[in-house]
Amino acid sequence: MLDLYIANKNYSSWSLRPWVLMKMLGVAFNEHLTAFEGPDNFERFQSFSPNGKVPCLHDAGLVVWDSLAIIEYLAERHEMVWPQNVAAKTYARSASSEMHAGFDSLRGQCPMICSARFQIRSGSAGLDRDLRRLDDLFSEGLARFDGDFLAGDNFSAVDAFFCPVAIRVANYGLPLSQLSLDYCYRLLALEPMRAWVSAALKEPWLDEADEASARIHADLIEDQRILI
Ligand SMILES: N[C@@H](CCC(=O)N[C@@H](CS)C(=O)NCC(=O)O)C(=O)O
Repeated sequence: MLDLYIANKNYSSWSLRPWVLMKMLGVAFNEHLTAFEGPDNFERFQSFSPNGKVPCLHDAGLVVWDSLAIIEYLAERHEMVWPQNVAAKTYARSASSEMHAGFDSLRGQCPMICSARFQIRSGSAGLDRDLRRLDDLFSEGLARFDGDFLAGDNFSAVDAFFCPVAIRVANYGLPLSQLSLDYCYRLLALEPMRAWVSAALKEPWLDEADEASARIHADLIEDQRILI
């Protein structure tokens, strides 16, 4: 059985990627959630993840860290992780790598916070550029492979890479073309995405750093946290 180590569903965008992919593909795994707790995350996370970060996957004595490495590990065992068609697979791998290594302004200025809705107060040239690039990337995949998902009719790793973006688009009201918005809302409607967000809203932890980063460029308009 696979063991996936993740952090808070409310904040951990990197954790969401392999988690949603495995749920969508029906790959069974045990989930281990360790909450962010301020400055000592590194030491605590290092007890299960060599780089002190999440996500991390354990499989029968093997340890795989970093979301992209986890997805490639899964791809060697499950044929639906990447599309079969070579052109779709090439696009999917390139777009996933671009997300993994880029979109710095979008990730930095709009941290994923499932429980909060914001209004952007002050954009930036970097954020505008990231949003234009996102629109181009989504339009290309949806047009070329003519499906509900970026690389065709099936949900694949490239969609998993953009699931946290869909949460940001909805929660910060980010301006994208209607085609891209419809795609983001299709992702948000998937059952595993609803389950992730619903669990996130019930989490008791507050991550001060992400909350503060979000407020540099945006005003909070709604806190949807369910305090129980
Ligand atoms: N490139 C890594 C990024 C992993 C990463 O930065 N994870 C964050 C959580 S979303 C983390 O563990 N941060 C540790 C901390 O905040 O102390 C990946 O793709 O997995």
